[in-house]
Amino acid sequence: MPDPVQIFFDSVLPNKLPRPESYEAYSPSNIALAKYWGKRDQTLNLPLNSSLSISLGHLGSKTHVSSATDGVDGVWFDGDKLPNQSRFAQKVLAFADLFRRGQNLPLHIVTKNTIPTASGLASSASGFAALTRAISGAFKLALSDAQLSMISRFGSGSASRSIWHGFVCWDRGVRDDGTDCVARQLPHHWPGFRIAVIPVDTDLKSVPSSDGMRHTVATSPLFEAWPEHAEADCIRVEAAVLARDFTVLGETVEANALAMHATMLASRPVLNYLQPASWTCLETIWNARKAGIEAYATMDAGANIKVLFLETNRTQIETLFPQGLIIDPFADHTQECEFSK
Ligand code: 2P0
Repeated sequence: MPDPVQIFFDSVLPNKLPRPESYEAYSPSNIALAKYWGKRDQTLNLPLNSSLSISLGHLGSKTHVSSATDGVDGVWFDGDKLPNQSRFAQKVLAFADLFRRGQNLPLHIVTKNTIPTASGLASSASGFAALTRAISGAFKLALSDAQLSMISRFGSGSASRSIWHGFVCWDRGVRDDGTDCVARQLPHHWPGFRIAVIPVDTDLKSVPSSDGMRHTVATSPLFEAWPEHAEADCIRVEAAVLARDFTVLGETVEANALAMHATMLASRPVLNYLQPASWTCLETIWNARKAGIEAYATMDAGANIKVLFLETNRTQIETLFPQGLIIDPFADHTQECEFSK
């Protein structure tokens, strides 16, 4: 039986890679507005539902790839050389192997996050997107952004959205081979759009997303309803972005996140990522809305809360959440765009 992963990489890469050049690339992190939760294929990492995200501008990962002068693979993260047996280095090198396919091309891979550690923002999305761009650049592969996005998916599903800035939709596709499962950038800027990240717990998540998804799909009686609702939410969020309708967008995003957490909470045994302080933040947002401040929440596989609001409400949000990190996703981020060395 041919390996479907091998088939995919053989279809987009040349048989023989050249000696790598030094190359550095940047990719932004992203927050899903319509969430990805559940896979229809574990091997090809295909999602059960489409998702839509906003990239975080200058908050992301910068990765430098070069030929290993000492002839041995090496991985560095935020300035530290990691043992090749560490979980992080193993994941990074296994991903590089998908490109190398048995060829002896040792690499030095140096990654730095521009995301404040204390913000609790996940970085596997930006990490694998930047790694994909950097490896592809180092081997001088002429791949389209759509192909880079598909490749990133093998590192982490949400990485397929981090190939672009701004709003990005990752279409689930229907084909078994995943050739129609690809992300695309929405050509819509929304200069007043803001996100505040409220840190609740910035430790590593207790249950990795992949494990959490598997457990929810396998055991949650509520999960059956998720794919159809999630798909409808994704379409609704895309239409709201198009119409710049912040009310429809915010209401849909918050309901979508709560529905995702509801499927997790109904898992057996329970899968709970939220903490009492998360619920306190949610109450604050709900009370703010009653008082006429348009703010909406979203939560991922962790306890932190992300608040969506418009620049016109910045002062109120800063007062409600003085600990929040405010992100302007459409600020000028040319400094952080991809460049080669
Ligand atoms: C998302 N999350 O859409 C959802 C919402 C977390 C909650 O994508 O298994 O690290 O590597 O494909 O991308 C986090 O999961 O999972 C995620 P894998 P990933 O952002």
